[in-house]
Amino acid sequence: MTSTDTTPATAGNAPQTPIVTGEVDGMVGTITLNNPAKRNALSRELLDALMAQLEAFRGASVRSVILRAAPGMKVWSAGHDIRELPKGGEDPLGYADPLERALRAIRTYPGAVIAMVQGTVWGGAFDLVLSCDIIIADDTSSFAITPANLGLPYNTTGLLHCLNRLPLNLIKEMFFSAAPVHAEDARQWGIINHLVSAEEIESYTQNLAGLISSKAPLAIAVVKEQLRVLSDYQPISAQVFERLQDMRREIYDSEDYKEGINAFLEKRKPVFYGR
Ligand code: LCV
Repeated sequence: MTSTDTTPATAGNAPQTPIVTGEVDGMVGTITLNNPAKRNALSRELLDALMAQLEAFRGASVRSVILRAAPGMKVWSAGHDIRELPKGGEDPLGYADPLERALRAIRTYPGAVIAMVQGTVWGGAFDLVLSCDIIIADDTSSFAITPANLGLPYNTTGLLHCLNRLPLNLIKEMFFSAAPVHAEDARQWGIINHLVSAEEIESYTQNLAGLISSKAPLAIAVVKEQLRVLSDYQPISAQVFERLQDMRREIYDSEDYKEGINAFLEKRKPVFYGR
C-alpha cells in the first residue's frame, strides 16, 4: 500500500499532521479527512488537498476511491468552513467556491467514489456525500443540511443534487428543520446505499470498491458521466435562473445571513428577524 499526503509542509517547520491523506491499495484509493480540531470543516485548504489527491489518483488510474474521515472521529465533516463564508454582498456558494469545485471533481472522477460515513455530516458535507456515487454508513452516522441555521441561500446546483436523489418531502423537512437524519432513517429514505456495523464498515467498503475495480473501467467511467449529464439536465429558462439568483441575493444581503454567521463565530444561538 502506498500513501501520499497532499498537505504542504509549513515552510521551515516540520510538516504538519496532514489534514488529507491518500493511500492506494491495488486499484482502490482511499482519501482520509483528518482535521479533528476543526471537525473536518471543509476549508479551502482541506478541499484543495482533497482535489489534489483525486487528481493524483486519476493520474495513477485508480479505479475506485473511498472517501472517509480518520478513524474515531465523531464528526465526519462539519460542512463548509463558516469562517471562510463571505459576510454578505457576494454569493456564499458560487461556482468558484472550493466546495463547489470539489463537488464537481468528485462527480466527474472517472471511477466510483464511495463515501464511507462514520459520524455526523453537516451542511455542505451532505452535498459532498450526496455527490459521491455510493454511500456506506454505520449506525453512528447522521446527515443534516443547515442553511436555515445560518440564514444562507443554498445554491440551485445543490438543490438539484438533492432533487436527483431524494423525495421532495424529505428534502423540504431537512432544509426547513436543519435537523439530522439518523442512520436507520437515512437507510429507509435512500440517503445511504448500505447501513453496516462499525465493525464491518471498513471491510464492507473495501470489498465493494475492490469488486467495482475488477470491472471494465471504461464502461464504468462512461456510464457515470452519462448519468451525471442526464441527471444534471434540467431545462430552466435564463429568466427563471436570473429570478432565482435575485431571490438568493436578497438573502445573502440580508441581516439574517450576517446574524447567522456572527452567531456561529460568537458561539451563541442566532436570532432571526426575517430581514
Ligand atoms: C468552521 C467549525 C465548523 C464549521 N466551520 O465541536 O449547509 S450550509 O448551506 O449552511 C453550508 C454553507 C455549510 O456547510 O455551512 C456549515 C454548516 N455546518 C454547521 O452548521 C455545523 C457547525 N458545527 C457544529 O454544529 C458543531 O461544531 C458540531 C456539531 C459539528 C461538532 O460539535 P462539537 O461540540 O464536537 P465544536 O462545536 O466545539 O467545534 C470544534 C471546533 O471546530 C470548529 C469550531 O469553531 C471549533 O473551533 P474552535 O475550537 O477554534 O472554536 N468548527 C466546527 N464546525 N462548519 N469551523
